[in-house]
Amino acid sequence: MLMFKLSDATETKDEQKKTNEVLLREIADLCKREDRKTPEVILLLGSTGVGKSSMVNTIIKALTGKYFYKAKSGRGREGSVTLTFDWFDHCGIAECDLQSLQQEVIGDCWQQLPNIIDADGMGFQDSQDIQEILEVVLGGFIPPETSITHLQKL
Ligand SMILES: Nc1nc2c(ncn2[C@@H]2O[C@H](COP(=O)(O)OP(=O)(O)OP(=O)(O)O)[C@@H](O)[C@H]2O)c(=O)[nH]1
Ligand SMILES: [Mg+2]
Repeated sequence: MLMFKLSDATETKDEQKKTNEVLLREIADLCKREDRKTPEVILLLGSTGVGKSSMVNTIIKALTGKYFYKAKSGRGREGSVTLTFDWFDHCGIAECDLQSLQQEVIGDCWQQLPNIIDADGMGFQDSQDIQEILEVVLGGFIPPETSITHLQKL
């Protein structure tokens, strides 16, 4: 698993910047691997308020170099009964979001970044909806090359 370093008390800001640049370059290399045919789909599931949407915004910040409020975080809707999915193609990034360093490093491969699905309103983990979603995802019933657009139409 590849992760961005968010903070480390022993590192200076410059060192953190350097570490994140190295990780960004590793991500670019992974995006460009010849044996990787289609971008992965990452489904974020979890209880209300655990930080799923915040994580999407953090990923976008780490990949673009700038904070955008794209995933609606901070709602923490206890008892929500409507399950919706927010789709973030290419980790929610558009080319114009990329700052100069990020443009240089992932400007030619950002479209190969994984797609993220943020499940919203999970105040009812034991519902039939969640069970069905887990069954198709964990059971492998969604073939690897299924497009997000196709899934959205289901
Ligand atoms: N301290 C702390 N707060 C966090 C963290 N992640 C999220 N939060 C806060 O927790 C609250 C809820 O976060 P969300 O990202 O909206 O949680 P969610 O899992 O998307 O919630 P739902 O969309 O309701 O399912 C927000 O006010 C965030 O600022 C974290 O890592 N640490
Ligand atoms: Mg959310």
